[in-house]
Amino acid sequence: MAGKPRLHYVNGRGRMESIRWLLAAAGVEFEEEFVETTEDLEKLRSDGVLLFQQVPMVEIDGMKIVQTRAILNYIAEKHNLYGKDLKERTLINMYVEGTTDLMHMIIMLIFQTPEGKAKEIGHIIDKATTRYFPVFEKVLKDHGQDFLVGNQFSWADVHLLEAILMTEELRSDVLAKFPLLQAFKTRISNIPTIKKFLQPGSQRKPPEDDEFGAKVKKIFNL
Ligand code: GSN
Repeated sequence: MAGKPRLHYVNGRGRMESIRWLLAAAGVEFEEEFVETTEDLEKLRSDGVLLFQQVPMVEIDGMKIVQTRAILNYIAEKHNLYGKDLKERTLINMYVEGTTDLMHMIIMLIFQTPEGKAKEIGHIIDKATTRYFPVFEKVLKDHGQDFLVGNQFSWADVHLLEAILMTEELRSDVLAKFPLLQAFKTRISNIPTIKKFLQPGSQRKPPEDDEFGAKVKKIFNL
């Protein structure tokens, strides 16, 4: 039997968190090796295991996969979370890219000054409530199903729940005007694998703070 996937990244959310979410949703146990210093990163580079000299990198099924999107595609496809045909996969891709755009704005907050941060949070909440969440509220309303695509649990559902929870950490009432998304959040959070990941002590990482931002800047020489 193949060993557990091994994740190489810093000990924080960043680009790896969606990978952790997807593995957890698929019920796959994984191990993590944290890059804590520039020397750790240099060691991976000199070992020749980072194709583009960057993390995330995931060792899985005899491969050392880099590029977040390639890693996520592999896990989604392998665990049947990627729709039943090309059209469903394309819908999932569109939904995931939209939620990724929203999450990317949140991830980048660690690089803001304190004043810039407050302003950027306002901008993110505005975009979440006028651009991204209305799309998913309408999708759920129009088809009346439990899941975003194909009446079946998929990567799109996992990714949207992650984005909702991240946005709620910035503004707890951000779903106030989105009743179907509130119900979606409860429903997806109660899927056993996800419920487990949401419990304390899981490999889910906490919200990123200034200390983490400083550490990342140091490791990656930003
Ligand atoms: O999506 C991806 O995995 C790549 N397109 C980008 C990966 C990336 O930028 N990784 C950063 C650390 S994670 N923060 O965003 C990285 O390894 N930076 C060091 C470098 O030399 O680029």
